[in-house]
Amino acid sequence: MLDDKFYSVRMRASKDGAHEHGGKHISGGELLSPYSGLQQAVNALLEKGLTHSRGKPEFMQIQFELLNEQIKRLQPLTVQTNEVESAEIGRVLACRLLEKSGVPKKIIDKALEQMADCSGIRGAILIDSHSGKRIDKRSAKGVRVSRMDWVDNDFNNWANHYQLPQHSRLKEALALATKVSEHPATIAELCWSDDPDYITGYVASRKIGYQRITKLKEYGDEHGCRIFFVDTFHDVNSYINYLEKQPIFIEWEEENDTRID
Ligand code: WAQ
Ligand code: MG
Repeated sequence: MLDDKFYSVRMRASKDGAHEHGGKHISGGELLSPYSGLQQAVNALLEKGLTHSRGKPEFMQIQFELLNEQIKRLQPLTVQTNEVESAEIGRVLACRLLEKSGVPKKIIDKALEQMADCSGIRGAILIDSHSGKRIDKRSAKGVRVSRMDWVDNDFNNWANHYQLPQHSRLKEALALATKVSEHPATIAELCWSDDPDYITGYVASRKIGYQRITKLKEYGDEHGCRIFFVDTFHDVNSYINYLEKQPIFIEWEEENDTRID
């Protein structure tokens, strides 16, 4: 590769003030780019923030920085799609899948009670899988996983192969879930969008892969959710550092795909 140095490019957009001044979160995005692709990367994030179903941003910040850390390459998690008829059935299934991943039932219930904390923030909340308590100290902000990407062409080949939609939402969510589940402190992740026009969410873990659930909320609902269930046997600060700082590229090659259908 000619350009062997990569940059982390990040965007956040809000309205009624910047996030730190209590503004409403509209959109965020993160990707990796060589120097030669920075203009395109910034444009892509600008476009993402300007055309968002949560509203017109009144504040936006886009920044890039050179990465000094070595980029780690990961194969995407395996994906399954679970069709459900209602959000209620979807959430019951989500709980079952979390339990299957190793999160005790009472902890799941406790986490869901804290869901209100989760709404309106731009990051994820971290829940201790033993106590059910929130362990990140990022109240209104949450922990934003950053520095991961998946080259479009590679993603499109992957999506074609599995007959899944070639949309950037799936690409971004699967890249994030793959990065998060790779860390041994992650027991499982639960997510659905805060965008009113997107109701498919997922549960992901090393044990069960990326399990899409076609309905986890109603159309029009702007309440999203991203919870990481964490094994606090591991050091929480170094876990957060991994989530925010370790650069990851997702790569898929048909011949190396170890998935068994
Ligand atoms: N790091 C941590 N939390 C994040 C990040 C990030 N990089 N990006 C988003 N979040 C949190 C934040 O609180 C959002 O409100 C919430 O997650 C939802 O984000 O078809 O689109 O980007 O398989 O709206 C999943 C299903 C779609 C995709 C999820 O989430 C599929 C989605 P959104
Ligand atoms: Mg969103």
